[in-house]
Amino acid sequence: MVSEYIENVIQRVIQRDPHQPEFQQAVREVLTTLDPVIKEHPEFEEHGILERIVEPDRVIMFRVPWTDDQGRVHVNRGFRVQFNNAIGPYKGGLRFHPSVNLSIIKFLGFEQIFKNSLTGIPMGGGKGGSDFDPKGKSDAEVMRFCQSFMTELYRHIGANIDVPAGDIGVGGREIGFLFGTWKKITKSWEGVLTGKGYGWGGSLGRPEATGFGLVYFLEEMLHANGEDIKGKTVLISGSGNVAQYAARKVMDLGGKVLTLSDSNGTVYIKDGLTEEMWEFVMELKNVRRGRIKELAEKFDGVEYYPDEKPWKFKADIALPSATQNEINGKDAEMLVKNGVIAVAEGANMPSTLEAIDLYLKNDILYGPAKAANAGGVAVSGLEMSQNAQFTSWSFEEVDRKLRNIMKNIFQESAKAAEEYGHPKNYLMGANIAGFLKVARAMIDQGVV
Ligand code: NDP
Ligand code: 2IT
Repeated sequence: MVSEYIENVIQRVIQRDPHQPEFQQAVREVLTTLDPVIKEHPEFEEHGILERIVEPDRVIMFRVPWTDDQGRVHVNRGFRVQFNNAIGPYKGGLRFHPSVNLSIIKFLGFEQIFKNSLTGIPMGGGKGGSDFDPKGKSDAEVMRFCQSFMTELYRHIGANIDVPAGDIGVGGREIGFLFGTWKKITKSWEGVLTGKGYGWGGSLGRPEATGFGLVYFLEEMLHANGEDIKGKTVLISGSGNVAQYAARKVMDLGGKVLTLSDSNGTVYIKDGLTEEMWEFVMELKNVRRGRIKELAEKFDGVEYYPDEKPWKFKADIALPSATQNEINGKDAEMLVKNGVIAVAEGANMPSTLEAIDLYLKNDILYGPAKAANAGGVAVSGLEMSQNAQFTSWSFEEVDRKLRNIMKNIFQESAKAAEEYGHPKNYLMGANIAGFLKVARAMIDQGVV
């Protein structure tokens, strides 16, 4: 049983936001694991930290009108949730996907508070996006949409205020169009977005950062438990930015990638993803913007499973890297049955609460999203530092810093889990370590 204070705050969120299931889920996941901290530190309740941390500083919603190539008018909805800036300017990605709504942006913004805190870089939590669907749109349509989106967003952001970046459906192309519009409106040049192109303020290593960081975290977690990636079989979901570079790093470290997927289905690669297949996926997804099914059409030994997820295949490790709630209780049962030893989350909140429960009960090493995928925002933080100093670092330097950051995140999470009596529960450890810094900053800054 969690303390009454925690349960009351959760119930109040449910009452206030009855139509926000993803947000409720994220709040429950974080708050229930904070129980030992809340019991040990009555000052957090005295200062109303939990009531305040679940309520965003502000929510910005706006109309995004744009015209398609036939001249037809479309209207999407834009969001930016500035959740908490106790430890630094708001920071977090933008998601363009038809499923986007306030619940999803709020869950992502809430998670981002603790993730950003874990990186050790002074960044607050925020998130934004739109229900715009980039699939099947021309470059010109995407550009007009981004221009319209930024025409409103620009007044709310700034290098020391709020620094958006990419997420699902927002990559280098979109960041370019968004930055161009911001620059035109404000007539200034500053690091107001991250994930920029190299040559105009972007950091080397940012495209790789989330996927590489995920595998660095996984490596730390395996090593701490007497295991290694070498020779292990790995299920990866998704085939976008995070999945691509997670696959790359698993291959580089001697693991075997057995699956990739997209919203239409899964490919199973019997003998593991090869160099040639990886290059094909990069071109397929980033240039031609095609479907993962083509990998099976092109290569022998690759089978396509329409409308299926990767979790039914036997492997040692799972790296969910597509979207929220992609591993439910049933999927997790399959992972357990197939003897998976570790799950590390590239996506945000890919596991339902039921799935997480099963990992923990079955001693599966579990690397929760806010720790395991923090490499992306960490290198965004490094991009902000480089912009502020008018400098740029080599790929090796960025990669070395990323590696250290992921190692620290693992160690801090492991240490907090142990200190609060739940050794190896990295979910609890990550939530506690991320929370403590923000909560102490909030106390220092008074009731605001
Ligand atoms: P991309 O848009 O590059 O790729 C997303 C991938 O996930 C695609 O393969 C997409 O398939 C699939 N996908 C998206 N939505 C769904 C869905 N509803 N059902 C099934 N498959 C889906 O995004 P990223 O790789 O950047 O993001 C992937 C995950 O990682 C997200 O959860 C994101 O929040 C998280 N993340 C991203 C970071 C980053 O730096 N980019 C940092 C930290 C976390 P399809 O093409 O068919 O839509
Ligand atoms: O979920 C995430 O951490 C991201 N999409 C990256 C955010 C960022 O600001 O780089």
